[in-house]
Amino acid sequence: MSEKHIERSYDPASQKMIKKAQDEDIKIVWDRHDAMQPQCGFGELGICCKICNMGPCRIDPFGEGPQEGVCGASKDTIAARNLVRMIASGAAAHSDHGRDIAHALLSAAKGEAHDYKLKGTDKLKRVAEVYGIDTAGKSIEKIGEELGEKCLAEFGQQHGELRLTSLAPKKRQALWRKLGIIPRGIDREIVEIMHRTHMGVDNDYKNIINHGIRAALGDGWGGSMIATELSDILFGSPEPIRATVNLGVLKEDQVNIVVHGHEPTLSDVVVDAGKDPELLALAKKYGAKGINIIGMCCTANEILMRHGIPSAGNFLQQELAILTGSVELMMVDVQCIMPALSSVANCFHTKIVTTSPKCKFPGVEHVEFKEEKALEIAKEIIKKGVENYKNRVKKRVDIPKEIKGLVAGFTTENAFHFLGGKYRSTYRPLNDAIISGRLRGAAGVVGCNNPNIRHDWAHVSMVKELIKNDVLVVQTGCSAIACAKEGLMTPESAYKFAGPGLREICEAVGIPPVLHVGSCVDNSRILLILSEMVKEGGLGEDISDLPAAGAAPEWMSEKAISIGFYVVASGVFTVFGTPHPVLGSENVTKYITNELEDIVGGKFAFEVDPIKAAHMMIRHIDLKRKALKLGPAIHQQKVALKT
Ligand code: SF4
Ligand code: MSK
Repeated sequence: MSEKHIERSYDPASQKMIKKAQDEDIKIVWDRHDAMQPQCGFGELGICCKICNMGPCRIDPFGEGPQEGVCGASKDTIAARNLVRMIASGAAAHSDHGRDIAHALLSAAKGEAHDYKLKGTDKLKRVAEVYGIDTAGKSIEKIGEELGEKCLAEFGQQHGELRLTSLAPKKRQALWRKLGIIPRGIDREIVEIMHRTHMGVDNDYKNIINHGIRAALGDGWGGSMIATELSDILFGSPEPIRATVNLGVLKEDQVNIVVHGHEPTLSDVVVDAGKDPELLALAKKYGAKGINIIGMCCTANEILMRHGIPSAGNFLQQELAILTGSVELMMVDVQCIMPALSSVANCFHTKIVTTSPKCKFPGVEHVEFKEEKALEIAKEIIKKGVENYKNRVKKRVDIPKEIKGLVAGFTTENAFHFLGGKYRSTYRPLNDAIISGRLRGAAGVVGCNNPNIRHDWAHVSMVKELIKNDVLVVQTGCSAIACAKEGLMTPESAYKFAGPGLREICEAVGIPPVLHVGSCVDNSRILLILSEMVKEGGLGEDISDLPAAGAAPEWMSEKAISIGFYVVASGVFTVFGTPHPVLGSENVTKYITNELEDIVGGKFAFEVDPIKAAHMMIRHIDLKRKALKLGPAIHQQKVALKT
């Protein structure tokens, strides 16, 4: 591994662990990525098909070889089918997460899952109202039970509209209805993708993509939104909270237990189990000073937002945490968990424990999580970690010192109350700040890491450029963790990084210029923030009127494709770093990066340079300001005066 290889992360803590992997000849993600070069060009362009056994078929991108599959499928059909199958998988992952949360809520409400209480009672009533549940005179548990049943029913619903779509601006709902893309049932739309893309069904690329959009909307305004809203009900809505992030959160003198994956059902209980006096005594017996529960990826975001539990890092740091030699146990649930974890763990004393029947590893210990015995199972797993402390090889422990503070815990409900002061719960101050030009606009920067882009670099560069230009940024997922590690999520960072208008607002109300709104499913919070801005008035009648843009600069997951489509179909211009795998079809590329805007008000762009991408977003924001007849942002006026 060369120095260049170490430079493939922007984060100094990660660089140290990459160097350690190199020194000890332990293969990690960047080695595997190098070994995979050159990656398949047909796959990258989206023009290979293995949907039926007459194939696999490949379209020659140079136009000299075959231009259709054995069945006659064109490159447009093939690229569109591949793309929407990615939506199906991404939407399925988010929505299955949502289903599990709905199930947990139902079990808790029925008294079957004793370790959970319905903590977010205000939200319970608000969401119940959206679902048409009469709450008068009913106990919290009864309302929870009815809501849990109604949400679960929406997964298999065959007719009608998902209830949470009613939270979108009226104009947007009407557009979706007119286009026939309002989602009927969460699972139904995903299944229909699989049917339409079976050999010999839909071969009109626009028709295929339009249905993909319907399934994506069923994710954003259905499965993901259910996951977020019901998690807030079950575990309590986050409130702004101080925490720490990066590999430096691992402790040299404590048992380190890392929770990794996505679902909060187990991790939330693990936080309590980690305080168990018997387990703490056991840890002491083995010579540890305590039990250090920390998160990784989106599970980290869930418990960071609600409990201030430190985050060890984002997607590309999962192996690196083990490389510190200080992790006794990593428990994983679902999604974004590299199969390579078990081989890296084999080089250390780290125990990996899988907990979901949906995610097992060959040869890795499995302790199945059941809501009915949540605390008992959490303690059982932590105990394994504590007992493993004695196997830690002290001389192999090497924890990078890097650690940063952040404020997390912003939500649709609380994020902008701060702008109006503690007692003024309204989006008016945010809208006024945009109208007056102190804020130029708002942006959501989200998504994963990917070894084909320098780790964290694109997130950090893009977000710095946006806030420098007075664009308020909201973030989720691994992107949020990247910027937290850079120190962009503290109120003080506004002095250093924000433009004058944004800085003024951050100073006045004490918020960071970059707001952490949660995990990947919590992108639904961003949809609701945008809807609230429309509802507040003065910025148009639809999300597509807002001076706002989205981005996923280092995306890798199929979930990111689903998120991208529901955000675009909600009316937001969205820039992805590396392109979707569709460039082999000029028609599909043109449809999603151009023509979609006239249909749904949002479209995609692909731009790998994060600074250029940030300026595409800013240009879009300025165009929207102009269309709303708003003047240039104050910052721009000052710059214009100086020049
Ligand atoms: Fe080839 Fe058509 Fe079968 Fe795809 S569906 S593998 S293009 S024959
Ligand atoms: S964990 S989906 S790598 S953001 Fe949500 Fe991170 Fe992307 Fe997984």
